[in-house]
Amino acid sequence: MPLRRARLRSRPAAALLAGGLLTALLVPVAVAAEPAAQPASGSATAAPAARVAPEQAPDIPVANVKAHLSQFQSIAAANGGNRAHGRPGYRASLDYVKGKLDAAGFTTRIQQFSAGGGTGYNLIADWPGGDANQVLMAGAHLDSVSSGAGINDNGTGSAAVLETALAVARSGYQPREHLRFAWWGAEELGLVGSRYYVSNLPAADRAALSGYLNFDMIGSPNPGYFVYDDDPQIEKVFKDYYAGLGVPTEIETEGDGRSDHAAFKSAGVPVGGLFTGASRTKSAAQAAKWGGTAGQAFDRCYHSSCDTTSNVNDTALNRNSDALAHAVWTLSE
Ligand code: DTR
Ligand code: ZN
Ligand code: ZN
Repeated sequence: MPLRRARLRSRPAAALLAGGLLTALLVPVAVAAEPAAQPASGSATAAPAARVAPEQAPDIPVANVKAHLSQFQSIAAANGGNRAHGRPGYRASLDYVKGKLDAAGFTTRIQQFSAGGGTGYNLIADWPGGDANQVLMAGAHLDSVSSGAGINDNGTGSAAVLETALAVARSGYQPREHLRFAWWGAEELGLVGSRYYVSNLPAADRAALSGYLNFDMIGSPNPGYFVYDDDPQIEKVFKDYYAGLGVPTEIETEGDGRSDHAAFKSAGVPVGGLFTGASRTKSAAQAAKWGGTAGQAFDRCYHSSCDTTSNVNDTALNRNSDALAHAVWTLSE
């Protein structure tokens, strides 16, 4: 299903704006439509309603994203040290996210499933409005491994998706496409929650999905900037955004099939996403372009108890949160 795309090419300034090059210079303005031809009678008709330029995504305050991470850390500390599937820390994490979304006006629902002898939960949040036949989704797995709080993996993706959803509500954004956000359970058991969601989605609802954007580990302490290369048009949105920042990106090669976009891709839905790296080692060439430490893992605390709020690179989290919002706005307007 071709992902309906915003016509970024008709708004070159907006592309630069999205890249931050013109942020200080441009303010979104109403762009008047072509004036209608005057009727033969000479009586003037009312001027056509001004066509307002598509909105640009707002900045996502990284402090807000980090506040969600602090909540996830506290939840883990209060629940046996983790937020893993089947443990109280997972459901407490879900209840926190749901509470924020309910207060912001989202329509939320919890999808329950069984896995590994425990009960799992997905959280689905719909932003009212938009074309029900063109649904753009953004998601992240909310569960951690049992060895720790799972702040980079995947509190970062969960918090950035949450804060982007809250930014949609704050701005009152009403895109042409319908927006749906999701937090998956039991990803660490084998992508269980997202697979359960896709396999139980009625065919018509699956066909309505214009795309799925996945965010799993987007704040690694020794970060790389990796873009999924599954759908070329989604990939271009992310790559153009980073090009506008002057930040080089690489194609994500570690994760084909290793995160929650896999089920959507298998169902024929265009997918994309961002990743800052896990246990693979950053090369000297990568350190030269991205900074950080060559010869060291992108995330030395991957699946370890040290994956805490101290295990996050704020610059990477900030950039990826803004790139997430940019993609949601761009692909749904
Ligand atoms: N499966 C993820 C970690 C992971 C490993 N490679 C990739 C590539 C893209 C996204 C995620 C990942 C996890 O452990 O949750
Ligand atoms: Zn993991
Ligand atoms: Zn993960």
